[in-house]
Amino acid sequence: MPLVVPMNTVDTIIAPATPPGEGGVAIVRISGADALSALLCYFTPTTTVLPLESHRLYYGLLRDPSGCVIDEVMAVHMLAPHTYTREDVVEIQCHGGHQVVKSILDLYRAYGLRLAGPGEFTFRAYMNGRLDLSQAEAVASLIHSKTDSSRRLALAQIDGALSREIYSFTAILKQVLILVEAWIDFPEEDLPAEDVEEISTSITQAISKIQIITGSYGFGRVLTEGASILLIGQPNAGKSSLLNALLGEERAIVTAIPGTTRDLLEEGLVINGVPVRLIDTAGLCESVDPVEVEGIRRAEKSLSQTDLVLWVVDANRESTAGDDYIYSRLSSLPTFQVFTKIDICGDPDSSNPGNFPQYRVSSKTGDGLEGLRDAISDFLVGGGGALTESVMLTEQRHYEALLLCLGSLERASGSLAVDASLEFLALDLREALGSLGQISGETVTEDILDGIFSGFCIGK
Ligand SMILES: Nc1nc2c(ncn2[C@@H]2O[C@H](COP(=O)(O)OP(=O)(O)OP(=O)(O)O)[C@@H](O)[C@H]2O)c(=O)[nH]1
Ligand SMILES: [Mg+2]
Repeated sequence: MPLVVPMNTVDTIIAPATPPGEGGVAIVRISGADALSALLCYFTPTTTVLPLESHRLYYGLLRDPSGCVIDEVMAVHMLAPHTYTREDVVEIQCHGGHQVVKSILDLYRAYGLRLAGPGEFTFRAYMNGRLDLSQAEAVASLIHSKTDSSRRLALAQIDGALSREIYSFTAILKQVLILVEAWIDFPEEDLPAEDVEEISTSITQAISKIQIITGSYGFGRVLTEGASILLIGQPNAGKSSLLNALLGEERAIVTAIPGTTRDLLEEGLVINGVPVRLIDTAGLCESVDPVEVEGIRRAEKSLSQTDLVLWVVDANRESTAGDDYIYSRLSSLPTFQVFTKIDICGDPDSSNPGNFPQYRVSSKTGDGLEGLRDAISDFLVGGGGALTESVMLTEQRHYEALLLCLGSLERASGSLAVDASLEFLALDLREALGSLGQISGETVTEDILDGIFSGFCIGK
């Protein structure tokens, strides 16, 4: 599908590159053909250094058309193509106050520059070929990253770790397609055996490499978006206390009265570098209290979307029919059984029909919590070993495109094996290439571009 350009890339745009609010400095960024003339129109460096050199920072005054000083600033202009957008870029560092930034924006809008939309600078970098689409998406991920590991993954993607793989698959498949298309013109001839061999090897190798990359998506997603961990158990088992203990603060209400937690309560934290969302729930049991019943319904609904369940069991209680009920709900889910309150009694009934990993903790003394944390992070990202992989998928969009690509390649491989018409083979190869192009941006629709760039902040 042809690329449709949703934003105008011709005019010169301006936007604050720093967040709103007060601070030491703010940066206003300008990109486009008029950037330098716009700067020179109102900026006077304090020393006589004209003409200004590219990529050098100058101190001076910014004045409005009547000559009044707007602010003392540091300004740099960077001539294309060695800039973020590959256009001429100007950055003005001014004092970090709302009114200062607003005055500069007003000045340049009156001059004729257009206020940039969200992500419009990065969009230009993409349109001008400086970044491909997956690299542009990683810029947004880097800005939004909450942990060191998600920052590292985003940076690797900006550096092109994923792009290089996608380009190498694309190059191989294009080569195969050329070979297949050459023989389509001779329908009476069979594909020579050595060509069949070459095509088959290329497709099989691409399939296995793509499978390795799609296999990393689980870890990549968890490291970027965070994993959801649901605390499930009978009323009064100690779920909210465990949430508080893992968080290190008294977030959830804890009382000795069963049925204290009614609604879902979600808190983010980082466990050994892995971002997680810990969700406290109402105890799972038969209840007649309408509020508790709704809380239980919500807890049950969340079960299907969770990455890990912590089944919290009071170590001091005999197991009951209530436990059997909970077990029946958890048996097919990734679950740790966590015995709490071991400071009171250390000998729980630990019969374990589900073969769940078991942990013994006290939210009161902190015993066992370190082991539980390690087990959680190990379970979610395999002890971090997976991070050493060069490419890790973090975006659902890329994952889905690669799954489509795999489907097409498997069909291609199938038609090669049964000696089907080369037209089918060519069709599947073209589809596989189309899916790869969705990731790099070579074949992408306006909707997808809109969705990606509207998630950026203004000024990026
Ligand atoms: N000694 C001891 N008491 C605990 C521990 N964990 C929880 N408790 C106590 O057990 C009671 C229930 O704790 P909660 O954390 O509110 O239990 P819950 O599972 O969230 O209960 P509901 O929200 O009612 O379903 C409170 O009195 C807590 O102080 C623990 O590790 N040791
Ligand atoms: Mg509770």
